[in-house]
Amino acid sequence: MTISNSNSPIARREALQDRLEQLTRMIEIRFVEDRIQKLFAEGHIRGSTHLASGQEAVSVGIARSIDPDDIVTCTYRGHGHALALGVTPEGVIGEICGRVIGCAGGLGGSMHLVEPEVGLLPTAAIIGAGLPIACGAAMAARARGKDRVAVSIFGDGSANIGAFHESLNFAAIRKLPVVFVCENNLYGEYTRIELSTPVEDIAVRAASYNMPGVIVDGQDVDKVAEAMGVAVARARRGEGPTLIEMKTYRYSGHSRSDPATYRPAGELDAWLKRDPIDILADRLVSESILAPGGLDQLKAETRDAVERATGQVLDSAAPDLGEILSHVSASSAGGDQRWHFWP
Ligand SMILES: Cc1ncc(C[n+]2csc(CCOP(=O)(O)OP(=O)(O)O)c2C)c(N)n1
Repeated sequence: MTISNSNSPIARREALQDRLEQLTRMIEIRFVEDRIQKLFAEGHIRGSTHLASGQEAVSVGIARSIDPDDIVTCTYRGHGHALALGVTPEGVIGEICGRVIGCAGGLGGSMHLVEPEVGLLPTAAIIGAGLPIACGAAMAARARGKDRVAVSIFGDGSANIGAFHESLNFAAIRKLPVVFVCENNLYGEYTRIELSTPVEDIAVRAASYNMPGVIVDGQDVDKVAEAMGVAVARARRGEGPTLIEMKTYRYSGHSRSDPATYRPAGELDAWLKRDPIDILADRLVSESILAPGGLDQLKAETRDAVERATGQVLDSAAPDLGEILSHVSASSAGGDQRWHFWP
């Protein structure tokens, strides 16, 4: 029995302790992103979007390892993280379609997902921006005496931004409860990693800041959760930050308009052989949690649920654009009430 269909972000997060739910959520993330691509083709979405198909194990592994009270920052490639943390499919698809049912009321769009109830700070298009913000959240938690960890998720390209180095340095000096998670999907926009980054492993940079640097198989949700568990425990003990590098791959190009023709032949096929959904499904079959052939049924049920969510989104109204200004500053009418991260 899975509860991926629940419309409560907290309930969805708590359900991730269940093995079958972990698999279901990874399938949900994949199918929501597939549906988003189709909604673009059908003319329901403006702008662009950045899919993360192939990176689902990172999202679910992180979400199941932290408390709803912890804080997360991530980038424009954040649909999967939002869904894993607990944002509903209606909340994600609705936001991308610009409807009031969306998690930011349809005012934010694809790159600005948010859910205070499960600690998801607004996602951002400025790469590297989430790292200092996570340090700030960790400092705020400490100042308020809260046992709260901040997790910042970013790409390998973002590890070349000044804010990455400043944040790791600052977090190490202050022993802040932060976990820095680099999703190394081998590409930054249209550029392969070796053209922009002189080291193969981002994790080695942790040594400069005297913190643990860990390399993880980002296709394996259990390995992601295990490494996260160690880093989160260290942060909660007051021993400071960790840099975790998740080795993963995005199946699609940088954004909707990118066919990724610059990738070497055969690279995608090699990664598809280690698909994170298949890896977990095979393990659950071997653990007798999933019946042989059960993956197909789970996929069919999840596809139906995503279709129902899409129907609800398309029935939802567009926001009143006059409302935009009410969220511009903390003192704007209503704005500070809606996005409250510090109860
Ligand atoms: C400060 C800043 N500089 C440049 C850009 C343009 N830009 C958008 S995506 C991107 C590459 C990011 O790559 P990576 O961090 O590896 O993330 P991925 O897209 O692979 O998830 C760049 C340089 C930006 N958004 N922000």
